[in-house]
Amino acid sequence: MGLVDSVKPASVKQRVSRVLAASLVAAGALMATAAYAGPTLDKITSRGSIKAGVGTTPGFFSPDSSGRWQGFFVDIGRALAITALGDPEKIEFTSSSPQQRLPALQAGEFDILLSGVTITPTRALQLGFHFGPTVFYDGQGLLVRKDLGVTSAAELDGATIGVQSGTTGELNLADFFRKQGKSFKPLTIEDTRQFNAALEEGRVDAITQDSADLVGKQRQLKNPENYVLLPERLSKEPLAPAIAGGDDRWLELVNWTVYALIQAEELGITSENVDTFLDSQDPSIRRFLGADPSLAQAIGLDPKWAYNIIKNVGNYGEVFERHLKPLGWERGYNNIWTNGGLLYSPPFR
Ligand SMILES: N[C@@H](CCC(=O)N[C@@H](CS)C(=O)NCC(=O)O)C(=O)O
Repeated sequence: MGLVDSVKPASVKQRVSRVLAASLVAAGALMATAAYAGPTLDKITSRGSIKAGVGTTPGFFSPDSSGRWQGFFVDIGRALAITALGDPEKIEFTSSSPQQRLPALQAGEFDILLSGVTITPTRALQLGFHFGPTVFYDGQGLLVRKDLGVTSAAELDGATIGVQSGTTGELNLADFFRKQGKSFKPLTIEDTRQFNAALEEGRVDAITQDSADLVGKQRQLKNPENYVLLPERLSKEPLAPAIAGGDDRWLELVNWTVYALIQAEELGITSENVDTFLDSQDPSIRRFLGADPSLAQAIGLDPKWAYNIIKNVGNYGEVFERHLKPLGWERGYNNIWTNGGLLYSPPFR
């Protein structure tokens, strides 16, 4: 813009847009208030517990011999119950098939899905779901019968492949084979037990799912050693907590619960050593653990919420080691950024 232009009196159009801009700034200032509880959090508070939809894969979510739910996603749920209700037990887990769980979430039967939901724009923008942070970076895999002698996905030309209905696996599988110029026959199955049985009974040559899911499933099969997970990953599957739209504060509680687990690991704070950090002189640790209650007071949480998560559930790494390490998982992408992974917590301030 030249000097002459800049001193020209403003046109009507320019004046109107300036007034509009000023009023938008004012509106923005008005909107920049705390994220208020919406219908989901209201329901949770009056019910006194969270309803979470999960799957049935060992390592991620499965009941133990006494019927108590255990697993990576289950522990994230318990951490969330601490944030929202101050008690890790105030969450009820119910298994639901991949096909039924998103509609059930939409219908309000669940407050959250902790079931390995992949973040996609269709789910976010067409279906109106919202996602917390990615808690597990996965990719779709293929589990095949060993006696087929197949060592790579490319050798599955013409194979019959089982896929669970309602999962991202359906489209990924078609995309993968189209890209390779190969053919396959899909057998779409809703129920997880039927899905596993299809492989065991030889109705399919392979099954496809998130690879962590397949590793857990392999353990459920009668002769796990008869199957092999192929090396290819057909897709990116960033798995995240999913909630229905319309409750900003609920979404933020989900976000910051996950970040608290990651932040604790970044700071080297564990369930074992958390008490030794309570008299830390580091201001950010004091705010995080509530020794300085100013942050928690400002955001409307119990000053001890993050401390209680760490004490009861542990940090992200502890949750991973407890449930996924025994299945042979290495941290890989699911490590904190300072250790070469993708997990990164925003600052607590
Ligand atoms: N990430 C995929 C698949 C979701 C999915 O099927 N998750 C697995 C766990 S990672 C599951 O629920 N498996 C069936 C079960 O556990 O019963 C998606 O969002 O569509």
